[in-house]
Amino acid sequence: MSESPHHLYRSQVEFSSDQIQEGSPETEFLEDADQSYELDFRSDDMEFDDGAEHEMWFFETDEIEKTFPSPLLRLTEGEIFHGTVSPSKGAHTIHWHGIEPDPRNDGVGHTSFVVSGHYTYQWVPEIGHSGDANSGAAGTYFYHCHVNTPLHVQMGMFGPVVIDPVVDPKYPVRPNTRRAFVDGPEYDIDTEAILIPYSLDPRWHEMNHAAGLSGEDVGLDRFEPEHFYLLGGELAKGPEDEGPWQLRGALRAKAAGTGGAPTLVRLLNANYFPVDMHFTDAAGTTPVPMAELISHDGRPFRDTSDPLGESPPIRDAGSPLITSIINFGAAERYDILLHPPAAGKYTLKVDLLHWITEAILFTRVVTITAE
Ligand SMILES: [Cu+2]
Repeated sequence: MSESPHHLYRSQVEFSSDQIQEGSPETEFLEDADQSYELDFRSDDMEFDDGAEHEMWFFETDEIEKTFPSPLLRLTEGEIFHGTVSPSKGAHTIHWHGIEPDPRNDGVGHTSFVVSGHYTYQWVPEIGHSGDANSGAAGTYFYHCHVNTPLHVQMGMFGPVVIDPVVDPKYPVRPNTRRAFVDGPEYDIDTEAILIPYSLDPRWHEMNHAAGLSGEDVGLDRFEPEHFYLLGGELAKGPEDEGPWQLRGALRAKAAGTGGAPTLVRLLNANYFPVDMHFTDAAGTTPVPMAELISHDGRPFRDTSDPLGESPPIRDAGSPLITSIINFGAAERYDILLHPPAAGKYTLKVDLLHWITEAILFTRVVTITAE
């Protein structure tokens, strides 16, 4: 009788105790990839749009070098993903936040291993089925280093992951559109955007790789941001050059009644503090409920009231989630559609809040232009 290649671990502790702690582990059950990214570690100074220059740590690929956030990784449900990390300086990991691969491929250092040489993370985002609340990985995620995590993420070792749905013949897509999830709404590819609030404490950017890891108090419990940024922009354009990818210009949207597919905005809070987003008229005074929440943390909002039946997207069940204000915390993601009521200009006000006092530390205003 041949022995099973699978080893059953009875607990997480037993599993993690059986792993090498650091090095270049082999990927078990390695298969050919459909999407493969080489993610090299780099540190460099970057100049931001407020004129400040900071030392940043980030991942870069062959195609996209020296950008912050680290490059967008995009794939379709059911594809075999490979992300090979080569830290070069010190040990790092890549954690696939919200995707939930098996523990070896989830990149949480203290429950598996840290990578000082290289390692290929392998996972497959699950294929979604229409009307099924329990399948499908399409949505917005992010990846980040999970070694000395608060410091390494603050230093810039993170980037977005977008998983697109498979196309179900029952839910075809019109030209120039995609669906946010398998039976989700169509959106306009051209204007799809990502917004990533992030703030920066310059004191942290003077620390070294292992600061605080040996029990010494280096003050990583004090995050006192002095610089505030709204990263991202339209995905089809991507980062236009090296350096920080910061929102330039306005978001674009289709006014209600024009028949055009709406703009999808992916929100990823890379700030350690909560963020409020307010949608208002051009003057910034009157709230305009024009944001439709369709997914949260990679999970579509569905009507699950019939436990034995279908779970349609909540918008198709007659209860779309329309709002003028979104409040969200660290690492949260929301996918929203923009539905401006008429052509013209609108304002998105992004407030970065203090986590205890909720005082507004910084406000960034974005114009939304509706045609
Ligand atoms: Cu790291």
